[in-house]
Amino acid sequence: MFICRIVILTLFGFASLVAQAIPNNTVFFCQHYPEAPSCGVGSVACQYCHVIAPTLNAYGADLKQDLEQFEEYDKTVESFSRLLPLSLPRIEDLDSDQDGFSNIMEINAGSEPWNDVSKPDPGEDLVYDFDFAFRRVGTTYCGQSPSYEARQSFVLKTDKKQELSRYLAQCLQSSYWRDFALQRLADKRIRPNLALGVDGDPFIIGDYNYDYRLFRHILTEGRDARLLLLADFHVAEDGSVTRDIIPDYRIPQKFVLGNGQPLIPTRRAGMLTTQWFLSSNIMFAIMPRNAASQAYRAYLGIDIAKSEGLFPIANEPKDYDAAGVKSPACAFCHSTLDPMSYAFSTFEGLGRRQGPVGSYNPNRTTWEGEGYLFNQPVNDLSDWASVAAESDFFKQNLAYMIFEQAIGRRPVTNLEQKVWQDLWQSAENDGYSFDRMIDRFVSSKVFGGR
Ligand code: HEC
Ligand code: HEC
Ligand SMILES: [Ca+2]
Ligand SMILES: [Ca+2]
Repeated sequence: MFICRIVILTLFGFASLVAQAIPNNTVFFCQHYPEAPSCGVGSVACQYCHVIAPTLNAYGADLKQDLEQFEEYDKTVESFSRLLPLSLPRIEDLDSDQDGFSNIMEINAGSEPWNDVSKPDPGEDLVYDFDFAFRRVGTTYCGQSPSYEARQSFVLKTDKKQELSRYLAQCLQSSYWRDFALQRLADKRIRPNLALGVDGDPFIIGDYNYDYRLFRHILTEGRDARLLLLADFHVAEDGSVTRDIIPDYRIPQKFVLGNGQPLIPTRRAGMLTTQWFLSSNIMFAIMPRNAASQAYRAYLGIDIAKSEGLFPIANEPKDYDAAGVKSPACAFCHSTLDPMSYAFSTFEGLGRRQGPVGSYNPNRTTWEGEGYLFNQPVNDLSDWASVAAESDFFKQNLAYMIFEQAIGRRPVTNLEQKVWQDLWQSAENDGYSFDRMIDRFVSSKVFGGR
């Protein structure tokens, strides 16, 4: 019963969104301003023009007022598509939020033209302050400020950059970082649910402690973060790495659907194929759209529900499960999402199945090999994971994780955008090591500038 409720809520959520929405505006805006920092993923959020849709913010209100000067404006997708390119330039010189910066200055700088607290930042005028950075490393990565003595001794060091790196390395070994900060980063990717996890009652659909251990293992000790999508191993409770199949085990009085790691190693794709990821995201779906969309959101940093990262494929969606996604309003997203989902369709969810939850069953569907990711054909999930792990999106997401953990949000200002860009573009040089990337970030003016 509880699971049906989740499914119905999800369906209901989307139906209501789609019935009224004009999600296309998020993309039209970026087609007009492809270089705008806020258009990094090819679309902006609804919040660019709305407080909560359909209520408009100050910028959206100015846009609406301009659109209404056209007689043919009728709020259809077609009229937005035709009229936005005419209206957008005409409100560029307005200062919708009255913060002293025109809309176009804010669009170009990546600040928010609807929010008078967000302004183009002074950027290069900042000066890197080692003492400030030293304290910030403490609070951000050790969970506490360095002691007075430690600060005094830091001030006397000649090579402050090296000393700062040394302190950071120490913090990245701390239990604060490993047992708390990294767990919080993992939460929204793993999406734990106590009621269904290893201590679930009465149903147990997966043990996400495996997920947390794997996540932490890969993002520490300088390991290659691409293992998030490529690992063919699990991390046992004692911290040891194993490629073994870990069978589910019975627990008296409980309905154990899964609490091991039954998938064969050759089909493993890191965080995407743990039993918990597969069971909690596939549930009873024959077409595992949620699994594909969560993989995209969690490890590539792009959210199709927000119209991000759309790479539509011709003649898709095929709509193999007759969900009604072929209509244009649905195909807008599902021509990307469904082909992304095919590779997940040969993994057992909770419904009728031939093997354990999360195991591989090549006969579950016949369309496994018809999938695409980023316009590239992918034969199976291993293929999917390799394409994903080598993508710029994957690097960008690592940089987002570091940024969000330290700053509390994604980069907005010009300087932040630049630092974020440098960070992800250096991922390969840094061997995809989360630790090394953090060290690079700490030496930036976003972290240590004042
Ligand atoms: C580039 C600006 C912009 C973005 C981004 C944007 N909208 Fe809008 N939206 C508008 C404008 C302008 C209107 C027109 C309001 C009017 O004329 O009453 C509008 C109208 C709407 C309406 C009301 C339609 C109606 O018939 O009254 C809804 C619902 C809506 N948007 C949803 C969304 C959603 C959901 C998103 C994100 C997926 C989004 N919008 C993104 C600018 C935008
Ligand atoms: C803005 C993009 C977007 C649009 C438009 C959209 N969807 Fe979806 N849909 C998604 C995403 C993303 C998911 C996966 C769930 C998630 O990640 O939130 C999804 C999931 C689904 C699912 C699977 C739900 C489940 O729990 O298994 C169905 C069915 C579905 N959509 C039907 C539709 C239909 C029908 C329409 C048109 C009326 C539509 N969608 C329009 C993005 C969209
Ligand atoms: Ca302004
Ligand atoms: Ca502003």
